[in-house]
Amino acid sequence: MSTFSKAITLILLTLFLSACNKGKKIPTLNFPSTDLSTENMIPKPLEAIATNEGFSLDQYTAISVSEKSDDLLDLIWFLSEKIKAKTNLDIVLADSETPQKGTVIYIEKTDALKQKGAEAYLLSITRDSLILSSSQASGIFRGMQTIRQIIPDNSNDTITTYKTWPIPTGEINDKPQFEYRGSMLDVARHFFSVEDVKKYIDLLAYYKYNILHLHLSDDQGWRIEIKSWPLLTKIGGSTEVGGEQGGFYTQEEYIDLVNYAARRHIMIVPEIDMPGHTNAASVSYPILNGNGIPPKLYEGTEVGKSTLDTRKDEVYTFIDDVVREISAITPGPYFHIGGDESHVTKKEDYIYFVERVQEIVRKHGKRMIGWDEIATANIDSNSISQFWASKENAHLAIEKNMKIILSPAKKAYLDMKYDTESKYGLSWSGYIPVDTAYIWTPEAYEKIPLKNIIGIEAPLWSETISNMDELEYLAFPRAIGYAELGWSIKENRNWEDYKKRLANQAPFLKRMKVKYYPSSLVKWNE
Ligand code: TNX
Repeated sequence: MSTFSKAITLILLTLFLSACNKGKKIPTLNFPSTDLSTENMIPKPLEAIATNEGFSLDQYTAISVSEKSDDLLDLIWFLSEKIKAKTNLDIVLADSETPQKGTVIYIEKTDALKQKGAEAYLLSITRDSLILSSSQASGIFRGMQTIRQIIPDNSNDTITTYKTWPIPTGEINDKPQFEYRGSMLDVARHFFSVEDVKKYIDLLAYYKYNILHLHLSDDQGWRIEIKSWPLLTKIGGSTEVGGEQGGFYTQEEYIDLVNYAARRHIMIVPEIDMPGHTNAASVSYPILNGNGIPPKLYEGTEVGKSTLDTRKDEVYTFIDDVVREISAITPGPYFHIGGDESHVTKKEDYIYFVERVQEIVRKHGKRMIGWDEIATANIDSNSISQFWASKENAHLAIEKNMKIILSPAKKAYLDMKYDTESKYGLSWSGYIPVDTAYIWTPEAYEKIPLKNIIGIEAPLWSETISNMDELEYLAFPRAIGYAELGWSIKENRNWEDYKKRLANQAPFLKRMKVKYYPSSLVKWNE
């Protein structure tokens, strides 16, 4: 923020405070010196400067906004709700009519920030005020997660007759390193309910993720209503791995998820995996099938046996309808076409298919993402390749000037077991203990130039997990580390320091009833 706009903010705030403080003012408290820069924030912010005093969050704290627009009012409603959940305090909206006795949280939209970008924010904390500034709602939302994280878990009951949650003073200037910070949930191998997905979104939001990729179709299940092809969910949605009943989202439920995520500044990326991984579609409409074997419902876990018939026009009519219907209810710019492990599709057919599907995705106004194999086709630089296994494919994508999402299975797969003892998970790409998940450098992975990297994503495949407890066991704590790899710069990441901050996530995870895997590498603060 420039000195000028800082001065303006201060003047406005002083005027506001004095207008508010006609009632008797609560004296500012003297807290034992605490250090903002060593707080348990994950991801680690770009810059945190401590001034070693304390801002008192207590029953006298009020919240105020620079403009009473719908987005800001919704944001402060969100923050107040979270403060209430953590401290049981009711933070009221201050206005100059109501005498304000205590400290103030001030939320402000401004373009005058040191860090640029929609998600950049500044948090400026003194003894009397906590000011959160950003040019956009998304930056304010990210900054609010920081506020949530620096509110102490327990109140200080010794200084005053009322409870106070002292927040260390200082300044945080923050912004993400990568614009794409995602996790993927495979709702196809096992279906997860709208409520389950919402809980996962809440957890991702707290760690500043901005993408949730939903793997909506696979051999074992089709999970989203397509009105023009109703049997997809009626037949294809009826099964899942292991013989349990499947499930699917109606379009209305999907829209509910999109909106729920959007309020948390998370974008949904829908994936329809093709031309392989399509058994559920082919059982529903056998005309789509291209592997020559009459399709049957499938509840196993082997991959690579199905394919669409890439040389039939009806197949592209089908894809056009699917992409059209899903795109119409997906506000984000991306559509993921899968494209992985099409082992029974001939190479030339695969290439022909990906190129035709790219046109369809473009026609419906979306930008195509696909697993790394798509770079073997002749596609354009606007499409994005998601690196999961093949270095060669990653380099084909680089030659085509494409952006790459990093999801290397050896490092970033949430469905890999932690070690030989793990109750759930697979191990085909190795074990991924909590330190291995964190200690790697996306900025320099497999010689992929930094300029090609749009971000990182941690996929959670669900062959071995079928409920929330099992999901949480694999995702947490590793998903917390990937949040930091996506947001924080290399110079700010350090395993020893991270490990301590991670240990202190235990109270939050407990409050959220998350059954995380209590890795013995971390001394959990339980
Ligand atoms: C590979 S990663 C797959 C998935 C499996 C996963 C299990 C990728 C693009 N394909 O179909 O679920 O391994 O780890």
